[in-house]
This record gives sequence, structure tokens and C-alpha cells, in this order.
Amino acid sequence: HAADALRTDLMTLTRHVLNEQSKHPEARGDLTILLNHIVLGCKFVCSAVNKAGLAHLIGLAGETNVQGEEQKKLDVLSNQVFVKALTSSGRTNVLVSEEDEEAIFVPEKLRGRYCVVFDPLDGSSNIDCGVSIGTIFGIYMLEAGKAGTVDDLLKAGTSMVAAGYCMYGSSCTLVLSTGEDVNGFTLDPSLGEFILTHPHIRIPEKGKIYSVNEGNAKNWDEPTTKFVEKAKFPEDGSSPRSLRYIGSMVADVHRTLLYGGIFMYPADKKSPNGKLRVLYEVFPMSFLVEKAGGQAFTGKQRALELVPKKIHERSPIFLGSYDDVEEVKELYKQYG
Ligand code: AHM
Ligand code: MG
Repeated sequence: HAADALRTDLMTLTRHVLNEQSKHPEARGDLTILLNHIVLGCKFVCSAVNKAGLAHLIGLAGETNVQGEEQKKLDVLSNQVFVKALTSSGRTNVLVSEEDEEAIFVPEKLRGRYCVVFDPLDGSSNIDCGVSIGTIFGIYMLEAGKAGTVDDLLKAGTSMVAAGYCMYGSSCTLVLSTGEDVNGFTLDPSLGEFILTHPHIRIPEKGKIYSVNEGNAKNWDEPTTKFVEKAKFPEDGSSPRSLRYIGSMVADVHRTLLYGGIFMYPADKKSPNGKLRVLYEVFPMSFLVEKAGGQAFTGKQRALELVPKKIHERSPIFLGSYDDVEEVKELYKQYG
């Protein structure tokens, strides 16, 4: 019986990644080891987020991050945990974190082949009110023996080998793609293991939800304005779409992957490049959405084909169900 098998034959994240790895006879298990260190970081952050109210971890750390925002203590802590976990894995080379202005170069004796770009705790404005937040990561691979440079990361998102996020919500969920399909794992707190709960995630072809910060509507461009107008006042007699916006990218994208629809952070007159960062927000999420059968578009091109010039570069983003993003593309052709 399938349900019995699920209960007794637990597919942990490590077991799943090892299974995938066995399809590539040349693989030496380095990605599995790296992912185990990322998972350790996620478990730590999950436990810190759950204890935040109790442990007085909430509050300003008195520092400002690269983008000039006030850092919460949890951001600082999460960043430190991830940097240590990634470095000590012995499998990483260059790291880029949202919280660090400069790239981090792993010392030679610990150096490996993988570069990791990550946002250790995204959606930090939601910490104080207990709304879902998350970690986002993307992984690149270098030639063996090479000391990486920043240029190794200023490449199109199509060259990522894996990407994922971990959502600290009503449960702790990690969604991962190592290049083939997309799978979701839920942390079983009693086991301390991520168990495969959402195998082979496929995003519905068409959705009924749009997700955007409408407070910025005054400054939107024409295609974005038209799309949202059509979502509310459909001309073809269909029902209006629902609006869902958490303001936490991981949660908004997670819902989009599971229920379908579109998530957007468009350009506007005040921020012509939108808000979200290419390397560790736009790329990993676009990678996952594409692998799940959806699309990711910047308003000008396929998001994964962007080539960033700076590690903290921003880009507008429209991602989600294939048909919904197709509509946005049409509007950019017409009005863009
Ligand atoms: P952060 O990296 O400072 O947490 O900001 C990123 C977050 C995303 O999670 C979310 O999609 C977006 O900012 C929401 O922005 P806004 O408040 O402008 O709608
Ligand atoms: Mg962020």
C-alpha cells in the first residue's frame, strides 16, 4: 500500500539526492555533501526562527546590509551559519550572500568546485509578525582545481546546476531541483530529517491568482498595468483572478508553484530594475519555475538568460504558470 510505504520507507533528502547522483556515474558525491551542509543551515535557521520570540532574537542588530536596510539579528545569525556551513563543507569556492557586499573566497585548503549564491533569510520585514520567511540558494560548478573569481558568477542563470529554497512557515519545507525535476521535502522535527512530501512538482499551466505589490501601481509601466487590469476586469467573460501577496518571495513563489498563477516584481518609475536581486532571488526561483514547467520573464527576455554585471544586480521578474507568463510576454510585445 502506497501510504504504508511512505510511512515506513522514508525518502529523505539525502537519499533522494544520492539516488539522482547514481544516474551520473562520474559524480563523486560532492553535490550531496554540499547539499547536506545547506540543509544543516536551513535546520538551524528553522529552529532559530521558531524560537525567535522566546529567545529575544528579534530586533535590530544595529547594522545595515548592502542595500542599506536595517538588519535583524536573525539575518546576521543566518548569514553566519550559512557562510560557516558552506565553507566547512570543503566543496565550495566562491560564495555570494545578500548580506555581504563582497563575494567570499573560500581558503585554498577548504576549496571545492561549487559556487553558491544565497539569500540566507529573505522577507525579513515579516520576521516580527511571524509570517513565513525563507532561504534561497543557487549552485554553480567550476572546473576542478580552479580558484574562482567573481566573473565565474556573472554568468547566465542557465548555467546553474541546482537551486532551491527553504520556507520557514507553518511547516519547514525545502524545495530543490538538481537540474531535472523539482521536489519538495518537509522537515519532520521529530526525526530532524527532510522527507520527500511533494515529489515531482509541476506548476499548473494556467492559474487563477496574481501576486504583486499593488501599492506600487502608480509607478508601473503599461504592460504591468494592463495585465493587472485584465486580472480584475476580464474582457472575455471569465472570472476575475484572486490577489495573494505575502511580501515574502519564498512564500509567494511556493504558493505559485503549488497552486499556479503569477508572481511579479515589475520595474517601476522609481525602481527601473525592480527590487529583487538577480543572482540569489531571480535566478534560483526562475530555475525552479522552469523545471516545474512554468516560465520566468524579465519584461525583456527569459530571466535565466540574463547575464548580470554585478553580484547584487536587480531585475524585474514575472514568473509562474506557463500561460500566465505568456500573457505578460504578449503585453510587452504590444505595449512594451
Ligand atoms: P529582502 O531581501 O530585504 O527581504 O526583500 C525581498 C523581499 C521579497 O521576499 C519580497 O518578494 C519583496 O521583498 C517584497 O517587497 P515589497 O515589500 O516592496 O513588496
Ligand atoms: Mg532578499
